[in-house]
Amino acid sequence: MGDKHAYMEDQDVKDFTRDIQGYNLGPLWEAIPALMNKTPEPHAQAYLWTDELMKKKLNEAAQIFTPDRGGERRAIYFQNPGLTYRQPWGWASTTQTLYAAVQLLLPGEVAPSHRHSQSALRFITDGEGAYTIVEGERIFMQEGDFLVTPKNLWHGHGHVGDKPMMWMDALDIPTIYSIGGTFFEPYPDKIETPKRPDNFSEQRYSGGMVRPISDRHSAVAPLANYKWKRTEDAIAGLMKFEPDPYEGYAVEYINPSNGQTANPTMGAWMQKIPKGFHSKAHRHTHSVIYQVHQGSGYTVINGVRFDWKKGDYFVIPNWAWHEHIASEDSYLFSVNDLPIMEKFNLEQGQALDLNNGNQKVSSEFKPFIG
Ligand code: GTQ
Ligand code: FE2
Repeated sequence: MGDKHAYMEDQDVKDFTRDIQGYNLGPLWEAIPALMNKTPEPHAQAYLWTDELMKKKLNEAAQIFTPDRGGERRAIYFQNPGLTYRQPWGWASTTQTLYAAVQLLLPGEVAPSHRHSQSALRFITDGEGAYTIVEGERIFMQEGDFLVTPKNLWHGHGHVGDKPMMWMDALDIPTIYSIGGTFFEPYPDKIETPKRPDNFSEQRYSGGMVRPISDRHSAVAPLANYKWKRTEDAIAGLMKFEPDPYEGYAVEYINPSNGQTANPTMGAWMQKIPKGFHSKAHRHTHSVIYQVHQGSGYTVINGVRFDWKKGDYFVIPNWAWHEHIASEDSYLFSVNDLPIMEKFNLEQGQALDLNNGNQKVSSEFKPFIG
């Protein structure tokens, strides 16, 4: 918190504060130190949820939350322990701007179509045979694929395979909520009927290489599915060059019709941290939610060591020092609010200037195992 001043404890100041609060008025002298901190002081905390915990809880959810019981999606979302104080009815987001969840769909199940003013990103972590149907196009999903569901488009999910399917959802729910822009509408029928060939957008966009001339100004990501193989190849190409000292070998998913981030409100990256790589520490205004796609290692966040392995999820809050270390070749998928920070011209970064650019480790985070 910002500086507290002795005068705030004086009885006449306290009495006056209480007096004006009775008129729905607030004293700026109390608010300034708490609201206008000198550098970002996020309430979101650095945190990690394990693969085992998420699988265990989703399997339990499958017993009690069945499609015939209603509800939109079988998804369990990450509640940042630093943000739970905000909403008395139990909602807490993952960072101050971002929501993330893990969703489980069983063979034969249907998650009904709906549309909303929040955008959704999906990263496929387990299984195959499920599709998402967006505006009448069935898009089949496989491990490592990255998908965009732009705001206000009809979408539902179905599963024609034979194994449980899981993926990470990331939405800008807290951002849209806090600026008062929330709209949601259920589809009149259960799920849309296909009206285009399956996986149409991927073919139409040649995986992002070229674009149809009619789509030169498309504001929504028309590619829909960014296949793992292409992402992996792009990173393999980068590995012939020097790694970024903070991020290793990182690429950002883009909208091929305008070159901007694949979704306007949330960025999404895939990065490879090669075995033995130890990045330099830095911090930046934007916050990040990670999913460990492959490998193992640890990230030091504000001096605390967070060990991770395939399937784990972790959060780096705004302005937190962090560095990544891989004990085997690792791929980290992540979602960030960098596009929001950049739209407001608020993005800043800083390199750690001590200790050869690395933090001292003061403790280790102990996650729930599940
Ligand atoms: O799959 O459409 O985790 O609308 C949260 C809201 C998933 C979805 C979430 C959603 C969805
Ligand atoms: Fe949705």
